[in-house]
Amino acid sequence: MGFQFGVSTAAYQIEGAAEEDGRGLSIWDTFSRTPGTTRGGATGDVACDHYHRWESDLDLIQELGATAYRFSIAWPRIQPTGDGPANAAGIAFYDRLVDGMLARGIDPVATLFHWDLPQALQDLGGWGNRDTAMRFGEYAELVGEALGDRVKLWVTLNEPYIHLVLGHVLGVHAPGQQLGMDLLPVIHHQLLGHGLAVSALRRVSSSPITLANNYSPVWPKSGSDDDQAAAMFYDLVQNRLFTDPVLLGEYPPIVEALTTADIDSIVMDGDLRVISQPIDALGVNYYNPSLISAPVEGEDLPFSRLDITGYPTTDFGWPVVPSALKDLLVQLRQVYGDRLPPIWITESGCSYAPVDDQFRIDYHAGHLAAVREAVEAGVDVRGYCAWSLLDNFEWAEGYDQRFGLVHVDFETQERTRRASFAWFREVCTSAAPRPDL
Ligand code: GCO
Repeated sequence: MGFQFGVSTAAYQIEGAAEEDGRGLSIWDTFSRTPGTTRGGATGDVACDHYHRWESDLDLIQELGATAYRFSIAWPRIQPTGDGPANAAGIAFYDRLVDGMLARGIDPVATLFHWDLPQALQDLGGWGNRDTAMRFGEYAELVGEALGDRVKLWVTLNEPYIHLVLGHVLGVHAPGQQLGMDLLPVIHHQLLGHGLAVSALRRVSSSPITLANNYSPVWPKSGSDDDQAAAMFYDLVQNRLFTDPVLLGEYPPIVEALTTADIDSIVMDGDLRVISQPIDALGVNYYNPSLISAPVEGEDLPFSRLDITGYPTTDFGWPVVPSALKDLLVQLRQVYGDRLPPIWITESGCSYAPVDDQFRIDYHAGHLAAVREAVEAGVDVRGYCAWSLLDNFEWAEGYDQRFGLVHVDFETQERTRRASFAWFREVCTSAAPRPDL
């Protein structure tokens, strides 16, 4: 298939070492240390202790035969307060990590923002403050200067939609805000940050750049006009709000419903040009489709999300629907046509605890088959990164949901390869040679 196989992780979910080497506080430190926010009061203070175990964790990736490793850089390790010069010890950690990947024949795929905003920036308004986008551009430049000669693919933002909804609407993720429908600043400043990061990276690195959005094919509950309209609204919010501005240079029309302020006071002249400068790949995170109906009584959103039944479910209760990944990839091609750059599946995976995890093998086999079908249907897909290498801190769910090809005992930090690890190794090592991006 001429394709890269990889694994994904994120800094706050695996690193631990929250107080080390000058790392500043992130919004996830603040949030998870606040009683009642995470299952069992879990925090990422220790997580997988990857900060100290990175070499043996990279050995696992090498053993797996994966050719790419998508990791994230903790902004507060680079700029403890989100501003000013780089913290040398923070850069040094990622320097070692990236060199460690290259020494093992693994391409570094670096995400700049996987939700761990420096708390000091949150104190100034977080992504609601336009200045955060400027700060993000500066941070991207610092990281690009340090690692830009070796990182093989940049990912600016991870799932800005989920960061918006869970962190700023429902308040169940950091920073724990409930902004009602006044969301445009948090939407737009994340996107502007993406654009400014692209500009900054282009100045200091010649490596390709992407952003990772999570997509969910939308199934209307019925053919009724109300259900169809609700499904269309939901599709625009989840699937297009953070993609149309990047690939088409415009917001989908629902943006008016997402602010009470004057749009022009938020989306300023020239912003969409910055946001829509060309990127080299589109990162697709996929977990499941969404079944949507017209709003049920008492709900103030313009849609309702319903449970999908009739499919196997993960430990999280998420339905496993591999065919929807093919549908999604084909739809992206239909919607964006020639504007669609090559796709990387930057995340796909399932929560399933047992070490003997045929369920996870079936999950990845099904989703890889769906990718293959999409490729055969003409979609240009270049890579598939399994979420995740290790069981890790699953945000508000703490350590209960286990996504790893490798099981982690969080008491002892012992790593145990699951059955899916051996299976994925076969997939990685039998893959045809890969093209350059
Ligand atoms: C995400 C996530 C990961 C999650 C995974 C499973 O980007 O949603 O980036 O951090 O752990 O999706 O929920």
